[in-house]
Amino acid sequence: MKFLLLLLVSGLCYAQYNPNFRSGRTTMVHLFEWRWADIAAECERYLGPNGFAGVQISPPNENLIITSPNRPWWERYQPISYKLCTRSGNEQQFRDMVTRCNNQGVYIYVDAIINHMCGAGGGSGTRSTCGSSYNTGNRDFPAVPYSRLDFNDGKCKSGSGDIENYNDAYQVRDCRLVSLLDLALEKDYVRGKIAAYMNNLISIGVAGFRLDASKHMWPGDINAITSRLNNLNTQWFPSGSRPFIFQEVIDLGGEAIKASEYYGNGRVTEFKYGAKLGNVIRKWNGERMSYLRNWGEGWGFMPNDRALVFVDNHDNQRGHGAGGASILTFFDARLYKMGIGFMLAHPYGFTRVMSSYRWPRYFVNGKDINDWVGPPSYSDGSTKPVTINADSTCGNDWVCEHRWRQIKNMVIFRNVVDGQTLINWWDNGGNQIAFGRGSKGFIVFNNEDWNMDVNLKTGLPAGTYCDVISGQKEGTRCTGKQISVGIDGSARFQISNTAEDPFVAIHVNAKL
Ligand code: AAO
Repeated sequence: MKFLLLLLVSGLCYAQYNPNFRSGRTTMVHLFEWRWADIAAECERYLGPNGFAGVQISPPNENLIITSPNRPWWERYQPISYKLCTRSGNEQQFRDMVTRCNNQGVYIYVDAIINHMCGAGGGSGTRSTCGSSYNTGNRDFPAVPYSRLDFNDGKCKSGSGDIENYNDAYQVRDCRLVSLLDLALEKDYVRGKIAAYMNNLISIGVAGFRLDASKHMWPGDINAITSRLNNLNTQWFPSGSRPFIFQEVIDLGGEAIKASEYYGNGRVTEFKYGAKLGNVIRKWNGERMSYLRNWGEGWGFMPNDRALVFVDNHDNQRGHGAGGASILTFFDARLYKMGIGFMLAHPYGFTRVMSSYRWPRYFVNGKDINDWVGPPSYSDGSTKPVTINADSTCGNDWVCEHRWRQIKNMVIFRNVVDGQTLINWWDNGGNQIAFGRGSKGFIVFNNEDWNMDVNLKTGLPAGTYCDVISGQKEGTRCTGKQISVGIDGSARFQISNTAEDPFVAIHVNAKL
């Protein structure tokens, strides 16, 4: 009876928590602002061979060009139409990327901007990435088409028409987020246009969507749209596969809108994860790594099977969105690698790693005045390609955190230990911790200001293992530290507090 009820309920609503990853793969990477041609090449030359599961891409639909040639990255969050041309490439390049990545088993997740169109002050003209016309004063987007009838102007009850109070759920959902023209998602016509856009992407072969600004949409409106989505393209996915949905909802607590309201639609971004982990690794507010013993739901996070987790994202790495100063980024490389290492070793949530570009961060009164700076670009404003150096790092100011040996090897670690429970937790009561994942992998951190020398039970089969942080297994040799696990499964770990990376990770695929 209970089961029948469940079937009935789930038949009415559509939700997809499973990312459709190829089996044995676990982690997606956000290739922020990358060109489609570079992503296609990266899938073939790096992501596929190294076991990455998917790529979150920047919004592929036409957007307003705010200023040129100094184009802010955030122009892409101001849609003009659902045509597929942006600074990342045109429709043909988009299709080529999806095909080539899918053929590598690396699936594409689209950042879908469906809450709004461009800012109210956008003006009129054709200064858009495919040259479509718009008139924000008249709420006119003829390339969709949307008109005055398709926006929430009448519904919003704030004085300015913008969101003024995050404690008022109606304002947050019916008014304009930072003046972005708010679509009337309760309208069948609007839902139809959005579903058609997303279904076009599904037919091209994408595997799912990040729903931008989900907090600013009513959960029921989101469900009405996702329920209209087609199954995934059977050229790459089993028939009946549904698009993966993860919703961007910032819920650090203390506001009218809760992340839990969105669980019925799919996964939700867990913003507490990076904010709290940053405090722990930085040892701020009296936090210690030993407190991570009950990391996950024990820390007040959302249920494991609803969470999409990350250390930083494209907003909070530059002070947008939420999280604050504790957020770890590539700017704090040593701490960042520890944070990512911990995230990828720990079983909680679906993991996403960030891949960024460098910008001239410059703080004035605590705010980075260069937080707008767009991707590496030429003087005409076009995005520079991602070049690859001889040592496999990236050129042209692309950071490529996902190519850092420690991070890439931890993505592989997560694949190897997938499905294994967390066991053999150990800590010193302070900032030295260790834990295993079944009999497949073990990780040890020394975030104290002194050396570590301990014998720990790893749960791994006896043998000599190659530490995948200080090096990696190449053929039959190990380029890093070697750890020998005895017949009783225990091993000695010596980690200097001044090591380049004060942590060690071993797994059964890096056994010598
Ligand atoms: C740009 C200009 C604006 C201009 C606008 C229109 O910067 O001045 O008015 O164009 O012309 C991105 C950029 C924006 C940019 C926009 C459009 O970040 O700067 O605006 O493109 O080009 C909220 C939303 C969340 C959103 C986040 C940035 O809830 O959805 O703001 N993220 C997504 C994207 C993001 C994008 C958009 C949405 C828009 O990832 O890249 O914007 O498509 C509180 C609330 C949060 C709220 C933040 C920031 O957070 O809880 O929901 O996020 O405020 O307003 C503590 C609190 C924490 C609080 C935080 C900040 O940490 O605990 O809850 O402080 O106050």
